Amino acid sequence: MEIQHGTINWFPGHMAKTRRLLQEQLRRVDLVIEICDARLPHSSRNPELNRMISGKRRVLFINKTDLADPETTKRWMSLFRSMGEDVYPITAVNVRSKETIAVIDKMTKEIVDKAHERGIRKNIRAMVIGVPNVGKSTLINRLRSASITQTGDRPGVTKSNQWVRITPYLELLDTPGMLWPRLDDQEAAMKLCWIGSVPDDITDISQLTLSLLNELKVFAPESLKTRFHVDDLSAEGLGLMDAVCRGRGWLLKGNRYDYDRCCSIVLDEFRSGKLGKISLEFPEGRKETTE
Ligand SMILES: Nc1nc2c(ncn2[C@@H]2O[C@H](COP(=O)(O)OP(=O)(O)O)[C@@H](O)[C@H]2O)c(=O)[nH]1
Ligand SMILES: [Mg+2]
Repeated sequence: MEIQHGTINWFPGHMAKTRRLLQEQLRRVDLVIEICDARLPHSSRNPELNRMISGKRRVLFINKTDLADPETTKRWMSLFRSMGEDVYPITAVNVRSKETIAVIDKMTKEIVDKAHERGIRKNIRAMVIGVPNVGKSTLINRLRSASITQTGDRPGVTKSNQWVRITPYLELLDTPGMLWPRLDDQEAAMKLCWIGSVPDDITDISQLTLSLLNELKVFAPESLKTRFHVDDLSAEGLGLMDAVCRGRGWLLKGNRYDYDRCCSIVLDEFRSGKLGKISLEFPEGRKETTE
C-alpha cells in the first residue's frame, strides 16, 4: 500500500457563499451560538469568526462532551472562561433542552428586558454556527422535538427560510458549516479530518488512519490494546496498521491485510466513541493563541 502525504487544504466555493450568507444574516440576529467539538475545542473553532461577529452577543457551546475526556473539557472551559467567554458544555444527541434554553435566555435577557420596558415583547433570533459536523443541526432538531412534545405543535413543518421556532419567543437559524480558506496548521487540519469536519475524500484515507493510530499510541494506548488487540505498541508506520489488521483478523485471501476495512473501521470506531472518551488537544500553553 502506498501512503500519500499530501497537504490538506480545502475551501470549496460553497464555503465562500456560506460566509456571505452568514454575514447577511448577522444583522438580523440577537445572539450567535457558536458550536465546537469537545475533542478539539481550539482547532474546531473558526479563527475568522472573531472578526466576522465582533460586537455581537455570543455564546460558545462545547458539544460532543460524551466523546471527550471530561477532565480535559473542564480545563478548556476554565481557560475560555478566564478569557471572558461565555461557554457551556453540551451533548446535543442527548440535549438537556430546558438548561440549554435557559442559557440562551440568560444571554439575551438584557435585550428582552429593554424591549419590555418599552412595552414590546421581543422575539429572540439566534444563529447557530460552527465548522461542519460539530452538531449544529442535531442541537436545533433536538431542541425543536423537545418543544413539539411540550407544546403539542405539529412536527414536520419545514420552513423554507431555515428559521426554526423553539419556544414562543425563540427562533434558531441553522447554517452550513464553515471552514476558513487556509488550513495553515496541518496537524490541526488532520485532526479536523479525524472528527469528520473535513470530508475524507480530500485527503488520503490511509494517511488519516495511520496518523490517528499513532496519536492513539500516545493518548489512548489502552484502546489499541483492548479494542484492536495490539500488544506491541512500539510498532510504527504501516507496521502499526498491520498489527491492527492481525489483531482484529482483517485479512484478505492469501493472508494479505485488508487495509480498506482497517481504515474505515478505525475511523468509524473513533468517531462513534467506541475507542473511549478521547480529547485530541489540551488547553495548556494555549492562552496566547486562543483569541
Ligand atoms: N456522540 C455525539 N454525536 C453527536 C453529538 N451531536 C451531534 N452528533 C453527531 O455528529 C454528526 C454531525 O451532526 P450534525 O448535527 O449533522 O452536524 P452539523 O454539520 O454541525 O449540522 C451526526 O452524526 C450527529 O449524530 C453529540 O453530542 N455526541
Ligand atoms: Mg448541519
